[in-house]
Amino acid sequence: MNIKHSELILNPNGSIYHLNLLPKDIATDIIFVGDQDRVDKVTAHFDSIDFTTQKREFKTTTGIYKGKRLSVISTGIGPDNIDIVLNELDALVNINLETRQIKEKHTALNIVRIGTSGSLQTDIPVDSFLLSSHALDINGMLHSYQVEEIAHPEMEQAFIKHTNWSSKKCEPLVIANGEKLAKKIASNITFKGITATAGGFYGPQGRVLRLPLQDSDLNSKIDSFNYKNNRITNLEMETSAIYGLSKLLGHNAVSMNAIIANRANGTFSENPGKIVADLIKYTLDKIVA
Ligand code: R1P
Repeated sequence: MNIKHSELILNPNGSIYHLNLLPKDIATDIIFVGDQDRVDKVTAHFDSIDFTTQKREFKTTTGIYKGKRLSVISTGIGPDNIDIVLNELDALVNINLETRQIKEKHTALNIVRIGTSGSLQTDIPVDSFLLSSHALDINGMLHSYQVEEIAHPEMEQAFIKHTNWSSKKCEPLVIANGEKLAKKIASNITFKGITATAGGFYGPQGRVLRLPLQDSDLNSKIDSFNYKNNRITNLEMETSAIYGLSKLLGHNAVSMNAIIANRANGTFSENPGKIVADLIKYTLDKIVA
């Protein structure tokens, strides 16, 4: 079956709609960053660069780092952007854009997010690295897909009960990382834990400026959640969407977080640029190890 022009949208040069990429432009090992200015901070380490493009917040650069071909893509902020990035990257490798048919041979991408995040636990300080063992989706984007096979119903029900989760909000989902890739990237300096992925920065992450929250105790209930020694360590805005869509589409994904804030004790890194730079170098070297 040919996928219709209204569903798989291509630009006049045949590139995929938002990312502005042709299949030849990307490597199968891909780094996601949120901020488009962070792309150059990663590729500054490359031996050579063979391609770069940008459309809206989606900037992509492909090159060689220590002999390995890598692409770095900025996703912007939030799970809605991840829906675009993951579906379009998957289309580049698993759909023939000319015939508009799904390829018989599946290609799996290795995706590592290098992001920033706020810790929820006092013993995970600012300026540390955290690898997300699981993602807790509290934003709802993934419920547009058939998620039953990637969910963890017991942990999700325990979370719903523990937080007295409002039924007016989307149902929480727990999704695991790509285990093999995670083993490669982890080390004795990376904290591990469940990363909660919110669909906003203020209310959805329990921040109050002028608007009262639906549940003002939610963050402390998230902090104290413990399911068989799994605890929620940090909050950000992309990991669950990356883990969920990667699992559904057959890709391997790991999310690395530079902890720049500690929400539990109210501290913020004195030099967030340095911890992000350190995480970039650490992750690049783990990818090529
Ligand atoms: C919010 O300021 C943004 O920062 C975090 C959040 O996930 C959100 O995207 O990550 P990045 O620094 O990777 O964008």
